Amino acid sequence: MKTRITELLGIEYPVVQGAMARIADGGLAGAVSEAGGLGIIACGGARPEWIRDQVARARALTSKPIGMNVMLMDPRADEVAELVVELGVEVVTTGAGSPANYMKAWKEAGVKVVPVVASSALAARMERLGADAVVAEGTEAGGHIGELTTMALIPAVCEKVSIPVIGAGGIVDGRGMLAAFALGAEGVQCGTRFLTVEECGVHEAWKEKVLAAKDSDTIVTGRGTGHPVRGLKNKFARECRKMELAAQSGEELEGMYAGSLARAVAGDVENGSVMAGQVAALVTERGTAAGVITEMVREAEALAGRSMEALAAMNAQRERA
Ligand code: TUI
Repeated sequence: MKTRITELLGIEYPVVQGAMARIADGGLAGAVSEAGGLGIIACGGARPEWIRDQVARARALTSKPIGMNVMLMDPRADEVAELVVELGVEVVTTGAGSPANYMKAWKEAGVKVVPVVASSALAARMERLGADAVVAEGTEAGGHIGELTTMALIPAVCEKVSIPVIGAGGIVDGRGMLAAFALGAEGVQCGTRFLTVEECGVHEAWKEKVLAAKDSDTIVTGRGTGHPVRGLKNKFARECRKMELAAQSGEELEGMYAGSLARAVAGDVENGSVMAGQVAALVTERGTAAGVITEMVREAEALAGRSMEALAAMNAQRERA
């Protein structure tokens, strides 16, 4: 499957693994890249030594391109941005802010720069700054999110930029992939689907919670802090919502979230922030990184064939009328 994204990133299939903070390590990223997608090591909240180790781990698993993600709200973002160049990863994605300050250094080093955006205005700004592509991530996604749905965001971004667009947020299988392509995307990024695969080292309790999730089981917390986060409903999320409704100060609310991801990572899926996207309900199997990617691409191709036939038949019928 060839698109501008596969060409740009030097990958076989236009499927990118979303950077999940404290979860997406070199083991997952290496497996995804080896399977023909693009694996990304999530550097949000990570120490530089850990990042070095994980890049080495991914390199040991594959000789294909890999990526690093810089979480821009991370106090260590400057340091991580330098590591991107030093470690020589082929691709960098960014989230939760504008990577304007790092763009020049990355471009000069020949790194492909792919910011995640939640609006067409930011997408246009990124293109002007020299971004090679953007990920348009809708509010269906897990973790830190914007306001627009994937359905509204992908076409809006595609109208504003001429660089290729990767769709994200709510994409879990071939149906979602084809839908994103119909809206103008040339690649997809999936996070939630990779949570349950064999190569993902997230705590077993987190995997079980994703596998058991129904479509109404995600909730957004933190709107009051200006940093909304989508995750699975649990005691923590209920308490956050209660505090938000009681109109606590921003500071008090920030206090609620401190350490919440660390608790979930440690396996406390009741009192921690178990980030996941709305499509958690559609994740009913564990699988492997390679299985997820090939299955998704095969399904999208099969569906494209069918809908092309349907379109052709419709057009033929209109012709006769
Ligand atoms: O970044 C994400 N998702 C994330 S980051 C993360 S780490 C975390 N850990 C603990 C608490 C909270 C977060 C978990 N999930 N996705 C990419 C993304 N970026 N979505 C939305 C945005 C975004 C939002 C606003 C990008 C830019 C922006 O505005 C920037 C500007 O300057 O206009």
